[in-house]
Amino acid sequence: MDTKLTFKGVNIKAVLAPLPAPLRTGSGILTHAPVLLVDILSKEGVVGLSYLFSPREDLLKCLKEGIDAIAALLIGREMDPAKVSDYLDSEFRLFGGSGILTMARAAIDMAIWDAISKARGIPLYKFLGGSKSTVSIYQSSGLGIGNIITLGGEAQKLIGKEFTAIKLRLGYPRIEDDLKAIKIVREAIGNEIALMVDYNQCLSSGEALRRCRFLDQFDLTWIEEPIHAEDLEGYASLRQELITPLQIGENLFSPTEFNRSILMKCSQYLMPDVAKVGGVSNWLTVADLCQRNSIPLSSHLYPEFSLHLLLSTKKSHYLEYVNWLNAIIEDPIRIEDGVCIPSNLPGVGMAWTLKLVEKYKI
Ligand code: SMN
Ligand code: MG
Repeated sequence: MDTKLTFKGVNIKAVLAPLPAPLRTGSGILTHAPVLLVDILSKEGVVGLSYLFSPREDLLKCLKEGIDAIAALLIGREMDPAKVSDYLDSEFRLFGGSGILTMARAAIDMAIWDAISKARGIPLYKFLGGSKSTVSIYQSSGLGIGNIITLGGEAQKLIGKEFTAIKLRLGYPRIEDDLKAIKIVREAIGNEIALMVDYNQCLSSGEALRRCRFLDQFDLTWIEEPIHAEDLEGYASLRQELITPLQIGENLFSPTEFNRSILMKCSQYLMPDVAKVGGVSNWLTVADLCQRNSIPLSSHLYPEFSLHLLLSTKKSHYLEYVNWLNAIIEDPIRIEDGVCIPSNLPGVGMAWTLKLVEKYKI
């Protein structure tokens, strides 16, 4: 099939996907996974899919408005990611900014990449030139802040037979409880399983230094977002004081912000969120920056997309796995022995489970 596609329109559905249990982080609780499911339609009949996750349900509406506004501008245009990006850059220069606009643009960009690789009949990672067959993965679907005593059993259940790495959320009111949570999880999973922790930006820089120094004794794979995501100076100085590598990136909104964090030596590792960074196109720019600076690249959420992106990244580190959308996506991704294996389906390989989408639609 000719890969040239013409943009025709967009269909968006807002869904509250159910979580097995609420997940408390250091900066708020998730009771459901609020998502927008985005289908972009081409004149040629190929449909590209993407979705946006919004920890706040009340902002789904304005994310949708943003996508609709962008889609209206693209009708009749070629679905070429670079051309679309240049055009939208010029359209939105006066408006400026990032945040919700960047995510809305990402939803379109991600769906375009899905559509054009589908039109070629090959998986997205192959379309991107990826030659790997697997990516390391960690379980991130649970281990929220809560009842410390039950964390050990929860960790064992989440690890199951497939995983060899897991992430724990920290940021208890008292440091003693952070330490207790790590000890209980470590005891339950043993020394062979990699353990990463995430503070979700909840510490002041003084408190982060105090707590992370204690954490250095635990052989953690990384400490994620201990302080505010925009405090790049804070990260650069914290890194100097610690043994455990720092991990950031899920709240950096452009390749320029990633470049700044690399120049400032904020963290040993980076983990872009494909939506917050602006889509597949911007992810590829970040991957190139990381490659040139020898920074191992992980992903934040969006496992269905991130799998393809990490398969096409030379120095890939870990894919963050969450099962939050498994109820509404057909054929959730395959995991075996700590790695994720792509399917041979064209594009991203996602399809909505329409019956359940109807059930959870809002
Ligand atoms: C996270 C982000 C958004 C919602 C829940 C949890 C967390 C992660 O920072 O990295 O998974
Ligand atoms: Mg995080």
